[in-house]
Amino acid sequence: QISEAEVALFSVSSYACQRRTTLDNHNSNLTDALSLLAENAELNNEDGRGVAFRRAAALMKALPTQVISMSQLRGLPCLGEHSLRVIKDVLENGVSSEVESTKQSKRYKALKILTGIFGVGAKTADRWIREGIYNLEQLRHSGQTLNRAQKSGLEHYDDLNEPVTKAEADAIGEIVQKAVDSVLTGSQVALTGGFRRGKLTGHDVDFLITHPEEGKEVGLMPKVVAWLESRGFLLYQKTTRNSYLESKDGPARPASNMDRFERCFSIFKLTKGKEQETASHKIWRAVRVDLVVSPISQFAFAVLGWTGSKLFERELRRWAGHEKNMSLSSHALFDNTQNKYLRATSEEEIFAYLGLEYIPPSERNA
Ligand code: TTP
Ligand code: MN
Ligand code: MN
Ligand code: MN
Repeated sequence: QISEAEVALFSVSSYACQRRTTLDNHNSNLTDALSLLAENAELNNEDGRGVAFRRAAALMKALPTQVISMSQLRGLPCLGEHSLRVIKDVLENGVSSEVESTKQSKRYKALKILTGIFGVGAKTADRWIREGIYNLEQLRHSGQTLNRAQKSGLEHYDDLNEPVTKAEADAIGEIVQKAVDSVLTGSQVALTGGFRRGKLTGHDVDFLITHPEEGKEVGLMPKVVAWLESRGFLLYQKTTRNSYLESKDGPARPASNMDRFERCFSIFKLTKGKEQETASHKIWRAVRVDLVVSPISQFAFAVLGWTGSKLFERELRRWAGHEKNMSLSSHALFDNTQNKYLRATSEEEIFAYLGLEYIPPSERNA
């Protein structure tokens, strides 16, 4: 039993973008439970519930010590009734009964397996489940028509569900750098996503490409993709062109969280080092890679937008809108009060415009 005096009360800001969240998580028992319920909500298209659980999990990730008693949570933001119930269950019983029953459920298991296929989202998975498809075997024999992405996803299922290591990310980075150098000298490649935040593994590798001379980046993506393709580095690729200029609703107010950069969703064929060769003697593995091209004038916004975490990004945009009357996207920052765009060449400048203390990538793991 802990006395009132021994209870350390945490003081934590309510927006994730005001907090420093490292990978050093002292409450993984609680954040694992909340994250699983967030994932389950997202898989069921319950976005509001998903965000609520994500916010609660992020808050717990930011606490400096392990929580052992509910009394330590008094006064903390972001913890709704439902999240508190889950936390209480874990603290008292070691596990949450809701998490356990979710994990056991036939629907959750099927949603996980089916959305584990590259190119399959929650809606497609739900439709298949309603048609009685719960696993890959049933899908393969169902006669369902798969699109090109899904066919590739199914073919490379095991590889793509195997976490990508930092060493593999670096090896792919060298290939991308070589491709970019070969097609346009002076181009720059930046590693973004989870690896930029210091994660040791990821579900994919994210790269942002630019050129110091504005306009030179136009037409770069097809050339890079052609270079990679001709040398056998790509098992799959789909390039979507930049739709930023044609958009009518203004760059800082995208219709969705999706940005409008020219981008390429791809699956790389990465040759393994000798030590990674498996019993099957397969000498390569498939790795998901995202390539994005940005003009230099938008590069700082693009780097910030593509570094994540997803919740950190969401919270930055919410902060900008609700607290600063500004609209932030991966392209620009618009000040609705002054009715003008705010230019920036570094992430530090963007945080400063937003009136936020600068948070380095390694502390954006919300
Ligand atoms: P992800 O690659 O999905 O996530 P991650 O790198 O943080 O984690 P993982 O290790 O599992 O790969 O997305 C990286 C960032 O890119 C994320 O902050 C959101 C951003 N992003 C966009 O800006 N637009 C998009 O269309 C997508 C899919 C992501
Ligand atoms: Mn610590
Ligand atoms: Mn990523
Ligand atoms: Mn990605």
